[in-house]
Amino acid sequence: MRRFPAFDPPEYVSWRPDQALARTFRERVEHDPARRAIVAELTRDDHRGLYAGLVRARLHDIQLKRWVRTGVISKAWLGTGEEATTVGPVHALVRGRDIVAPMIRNAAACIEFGVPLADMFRAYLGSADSPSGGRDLHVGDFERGVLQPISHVADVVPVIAGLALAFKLKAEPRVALTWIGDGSTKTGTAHEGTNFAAVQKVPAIFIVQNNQVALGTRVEQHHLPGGFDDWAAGYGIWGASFDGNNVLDAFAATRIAADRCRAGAGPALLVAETFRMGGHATHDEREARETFPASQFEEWGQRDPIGQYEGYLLGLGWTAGELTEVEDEVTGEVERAAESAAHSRDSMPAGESALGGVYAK
Ligand SMILES: Cc1ncc(C[n+]2csc(CCOP(=O)(O)OP(=O)(O)O)c2C)c(N)n1
Ligand SMILES: [Mg+2]
Repeated sequence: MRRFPAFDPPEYVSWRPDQALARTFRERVEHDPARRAIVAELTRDDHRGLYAGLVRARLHDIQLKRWVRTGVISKAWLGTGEEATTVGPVHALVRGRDIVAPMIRNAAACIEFGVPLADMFRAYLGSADSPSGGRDLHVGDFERGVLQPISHVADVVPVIAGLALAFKLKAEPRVALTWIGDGSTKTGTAHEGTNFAAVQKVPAIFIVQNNQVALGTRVEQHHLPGGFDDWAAGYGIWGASFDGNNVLDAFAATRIAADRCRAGAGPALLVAETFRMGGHATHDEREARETFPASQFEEWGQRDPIGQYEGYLLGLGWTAGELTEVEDEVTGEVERAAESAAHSRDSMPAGESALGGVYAK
């Protein structure tokens, strides 16, 4: 996709494929027979959907960055570099049936489950017509299967476990999924929710999204060496890991977990390794650059989930023109949504609406 020197991480601006990484990307989905079979069944439309999802997520972030730089909003929380960890799993679920609970880094989950992009932007504007009527920038729409998060990290973990318990009690073949940041795994609620799901054997999927950092604390400062690979075993549940920058690996691992859930095999804990290519939000980009050595940004920059997937698709026989066509379409979508949302900018919620939706009556 096109790169924007003013808005993309510097490592993405003149991104070039690396042959060894391209091989690793392919091997990652081919080494496991179950994942290989799932990926082999993907149709051209499936690939198109995954690619469009990644591009949409990136352009959503770029649009927010534009608004920050031009003073429309004061800051934005982005998922740049982590798009595959959200887009792959969401596409592996059934839209309209399953439930997702995105965290701030997983805005793409809302979009891919059908929340209009213009509403995503309105949430940031806090306008009267934003999804929460201007109360919160966290977006959800339960009708569309998206649980609105609150800012307390991991508090959705027990909620997802509870939703999954309801699915089990009603014998509905549905799955509930949420992401838990590496830092958020250190909360009591993450543990309580995961343990509850394990004991009750509910159809829930927890994705530990290890982007190597929590605010300004590097993962090795809050987690002992050894990663998260044995965490599922610690709860006595099934687990697996996937490459968080490989949308196909993310898709296949989640599809396997979801099939197990639907078959009554209980919850799954998936571990995704990825990297936050920016600050915690747009306000601390410089501090983030000081938190890690430049070489770490370079290494993860080379593993850009979009660039790597484009390389894979070209290897499948897609042409550069076909990829550009998808990108142009998504660019139009994002631009129209931002323009439409911008019209809401001056429609601030009336003071007397503050109590609306707070009490049942
Ligand atoms: C319960 C709770 N404690 C502290 C915070 C403040 N806080 C917001 S984001 C964050 C770091 C989260 O890190 P991680 O879980 O790794 O997610 P990431 O931001 O890297 O996606 C913290 C501590 C919070 N929102 N909720
Ligand atoms: Mg983190």
